[in-house]
Amino acid sequence: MAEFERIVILTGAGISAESGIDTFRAAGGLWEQHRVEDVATPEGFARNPDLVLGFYDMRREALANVVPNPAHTALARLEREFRGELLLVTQNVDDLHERGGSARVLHMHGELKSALCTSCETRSPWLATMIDRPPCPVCRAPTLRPDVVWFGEMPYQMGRIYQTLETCDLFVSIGTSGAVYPAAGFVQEARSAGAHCLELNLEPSEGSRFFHESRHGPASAVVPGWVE
Ligand code: BJW
Repeated sequence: MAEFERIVILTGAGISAESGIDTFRAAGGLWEQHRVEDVATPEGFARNPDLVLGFYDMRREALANVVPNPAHTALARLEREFRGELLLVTQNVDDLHERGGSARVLHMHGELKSALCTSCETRSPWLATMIDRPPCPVCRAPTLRPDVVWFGEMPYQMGRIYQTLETCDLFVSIGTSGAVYPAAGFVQEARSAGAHCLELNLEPSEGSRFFHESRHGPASAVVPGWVE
């Protein structure tokens, strides 16, 4: 690691799989249990908010019964020990990176424990019960929704992410299928900026050919193995 000065790490659902959180596209994964159009689009929420709120309640409840795995804790150790600049970007809406000890995590697809007001755009903590549709704590409008990025919406902090990709010298993608943009395109941004690109995934992802190097296996083994 000593040869690198600026690292960008992108994580996806695969890093949390061994903690017991379902991935999206695996057989039996979340998209086999639910229609994407119904639960992960603004149109689905407008059509049937209760269905969408129920889907995210279920995901939030599942968080209470899981703990970070060695892949999360290895990245936290890297953050503490690496002497250069490190940006950890996650597509995950769980909080396992934080609970594993990472202090600075950029959640580009939002967070399960956060609510977004569609009137004033304030983000606030998700309350234990939203059944009675409490108002926004800032503007008082009854317009809170899950603070997650659905298809057709702009992920968070894209300007900062692209800026960092342009100057990084190592890009590492962990546990993501490379099926969803813009995250799936980060490897090409980093590569054209001259960064070394490494994939750590259970199997080759859709974008595997863009990486200089790939290590395949469960995240709880390959991530600590790489960080060592
Ligand atoms: C392990 C493992 C173990 C398993 N160890 N590994 C046509 C072409 C190109 C783009 C588009 C298009 N049509 C529409 C688009 C855009 C669209 C898109 O990409 N669609 C695709 C389906 C084609 N994207 C958007 O709409 C995005 N916004 C956007 O583009 O705005 C415009 C824009 C323009 C320019 C710049 C910037 C923006 C928004 C996307 C929002 C995605 N939202 C979701 C839901 C979030 C909330 C929630 O969690 O419910 O995000 S969808 C879902 O997919 C979730 C994930 O973050 C995301 C990625 O999934 P991930 O993490 O990769 O999971 P899986 O299941 O796919 O893969 C797991 C991997 O782990 C697998 O490879 C396994 O092998 C591996 N694994 N166990 C290691 N133990």
